[in-house]
Amino acid sequence: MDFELTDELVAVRDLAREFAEKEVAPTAAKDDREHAFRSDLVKKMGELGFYGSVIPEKYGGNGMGFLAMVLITEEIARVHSAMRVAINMQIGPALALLQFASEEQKQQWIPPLVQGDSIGCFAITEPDAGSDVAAMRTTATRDGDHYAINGTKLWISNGPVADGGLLYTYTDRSRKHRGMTAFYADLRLPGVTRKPLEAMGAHCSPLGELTFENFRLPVSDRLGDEGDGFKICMWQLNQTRLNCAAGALGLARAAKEAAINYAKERTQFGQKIGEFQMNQDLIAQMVVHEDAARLLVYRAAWLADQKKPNNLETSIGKYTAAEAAAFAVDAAMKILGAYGYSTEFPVERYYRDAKSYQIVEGSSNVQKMIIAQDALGYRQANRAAS
Ligand code: GRA
Repeated sequence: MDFELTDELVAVRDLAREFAEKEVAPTAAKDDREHAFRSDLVKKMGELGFYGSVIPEKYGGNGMGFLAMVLITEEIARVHSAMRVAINMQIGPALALLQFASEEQKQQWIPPLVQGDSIGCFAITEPDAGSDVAAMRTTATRDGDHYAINGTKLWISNGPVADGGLLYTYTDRSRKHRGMTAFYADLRLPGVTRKPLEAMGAHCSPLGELTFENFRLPVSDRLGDEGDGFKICMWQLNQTRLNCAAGALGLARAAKEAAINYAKERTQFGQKIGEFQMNQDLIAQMVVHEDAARLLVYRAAWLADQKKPNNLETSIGKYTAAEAAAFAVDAAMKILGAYGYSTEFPVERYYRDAKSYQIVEGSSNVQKMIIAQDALGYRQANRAAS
């Protein structure tokens, strides 16, 4: 067992840290206030190869691997968690295409996602289908060499700005989840209405509702065969969950750093507040939860790099990191008091952004369900990729 990062991984992490501190951090508060989608930063991250870490050179990537992706994501999320979502929206679709698309589809769609030239997204969730993916209602009806797509997708990250994305539908509802079909959709085509939505946090990650009315896609935009949609979706979620886990880890670290810095500076009752044991309790717990999450998230990424099954380990990592982030922002808020609650300082942004990690990409309860059902032998978490 080796806990050392290679020199190459350290260099990637340092590059991401420098970019995050120099280019993302200075405007993070302003961008959050203005709900700005920083397409310039999204493009720059593409130029730096941040989306290409898990994509082979053949499709414009650098093939550094999942651990590299996790390190990059953690650094970006540490300074601005909402910018982490942008990474997932490029990498998630690119990975699903890499796994399930035809050679022609890969060449058409992966390089622009990796370079940040085409803004991506994935459209799974619907008004009545959140944790229960198979409850979705969007349909794709074959009409000659096209499909007509009808339905509504809700809470779609990048929904208002995406050029294209993974779109999950039913081609045959009678077959339940085996009747689901996935597409890579050009969202600039007619038949899509976009409605921006507001949320508590992650303000620089545009959120939206997408309504499809006779949205026509050529058969050549289908991924795999009819009926492969659920399998593709579960596979994709396992990859994008790892990105969320890395994001939560970065945010937990940011909150811990803010709390420690403040506890060392602030004097009350004649001593630094870091000297009070009740604050030490919070800081110790922040350190422990973050450290545990880091080991678990890195393990899941390492397994992915070894091409070993990792769904269970990804769920364990995502659950632990999301809970570590939620604990850390709450503890930081207690330590900073009014300076945490104030919108003049970043901890309240961390607090708002952290909540999403217990909800997205499988809520904490979904992760616990996956973990417990595997332990009980009811449902195996680690399944074949295709
Ligand atoms: O036996 P079979 O042929 O019918 O296949 C079953 C199973 O083998 C079938 O699916 C297969 N399967 C898988 N295949 C490969 C299940 N899991 C996997 C897998 N991991 N890999 C049906 O299986 P099932 O277990 O009966 O399915 P289920 O009970 O309907 O669902 C399971 C579960 C609850 C875990 C699933 O629906 C789930 O993960 N739900 C959570 C949904 C989610 O994560 N949504 C995220 C929305 S997107 C988002 O949050 C964007 C955030 C962006 C950001 O912040 O970055």
